[in-house]
Amino acid sequence: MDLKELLSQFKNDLKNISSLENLEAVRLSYAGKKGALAKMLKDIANLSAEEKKTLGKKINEAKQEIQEKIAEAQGGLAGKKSALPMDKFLKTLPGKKPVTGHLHIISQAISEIVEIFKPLGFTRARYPEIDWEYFAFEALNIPSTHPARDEWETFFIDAPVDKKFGRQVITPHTSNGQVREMLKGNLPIRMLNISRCGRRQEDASHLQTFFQFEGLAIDKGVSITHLKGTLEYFVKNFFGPKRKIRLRPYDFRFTEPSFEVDINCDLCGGAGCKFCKGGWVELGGAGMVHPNVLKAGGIDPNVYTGFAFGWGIERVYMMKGGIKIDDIRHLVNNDLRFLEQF
Ligand code: FA5
Repeated sequence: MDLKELLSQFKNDLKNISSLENLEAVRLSYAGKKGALAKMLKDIANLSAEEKKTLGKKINEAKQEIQEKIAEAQGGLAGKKSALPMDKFLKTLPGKKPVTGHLHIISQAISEIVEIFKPLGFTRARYPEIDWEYFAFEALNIPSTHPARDEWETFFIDAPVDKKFGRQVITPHTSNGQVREMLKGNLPIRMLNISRCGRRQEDASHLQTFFQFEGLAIDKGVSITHLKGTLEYFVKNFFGPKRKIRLRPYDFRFTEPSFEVDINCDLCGGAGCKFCKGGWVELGGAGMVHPNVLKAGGIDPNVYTGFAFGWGIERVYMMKGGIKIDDIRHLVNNDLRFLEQF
């Protein structure tokens, strides 16, 4: 048999191979020590030096080709080892979906809130989450002796006290950003301050660490109508057109007049439950910026007026239509069985 015939026979044998064992047998019979090529090399031993050289070269080239094809076939067979034969492959079987995470629901709510306020010209500002008592209270018309401070159940930082700004606190509300924003000196103002807050509170509707978003608008001629319109615009876009809100008169020292804004509870439809207790859930406070606060921010209250509101992010998220969460602490327990539902 000449080399050409040998190679074509090898290619034929290769086509019919179905296992690695078969392949090894074929390799040995052609390229093994006692295989067909070794035998051919032996047979040319008696030829002239010239012939030996040309034939020897061809035999070695054939050996190399055979070895390459064997290696290729080996790779293919190893890959197919556990695969189904082609006729049993179910082409319509869906592939395996890779596991992907998603943003935490509080982060999702923050993005949504930012997007809703953008068209009204409110841009996000950031202020310290540990701030001076002054910006959290005094600048907001709440002197240190005022009993209203109790409502903010504040965490104080064990650090030296500043003569002008007082102690450091974990911001109990985002209103600390109001006077800081005014002091930048850029009027008019349309600020959205979203930040972590801390209070010594914890139950089904209170967290020690929670988020608030605070809107502040200051310009000439800003009235309570603008405040109501802005709140209704937000509620319609965030909760849907069917939800109801109510404004209850309230007393915040930094706004006058002041309101608490409530929304009808989505969990019980307004009948009263463990979460809302009376059919309504408080979303947050709002009001017209007090003249003393404008003054603390270096703004003349005879020329400018403004409104502000500060609401809890977890609370607004829980009150979204169809999201039945009866305990605010579920949002921060980081149990994936809960979080993966959203
Ligand atoms: C304030 O914090 C005022 N700074 C809001 C404000 C801003 C009024 C601007 C006027 C003008 P209040 O203490 O009610 O108000 O808190 C506002 C909202 O934050 C609450 O309605 C609630 O939605 C959320 N909140 C307050 N405490 C907690 C808490 N412990 N856990 C979760 N959410 C809370």
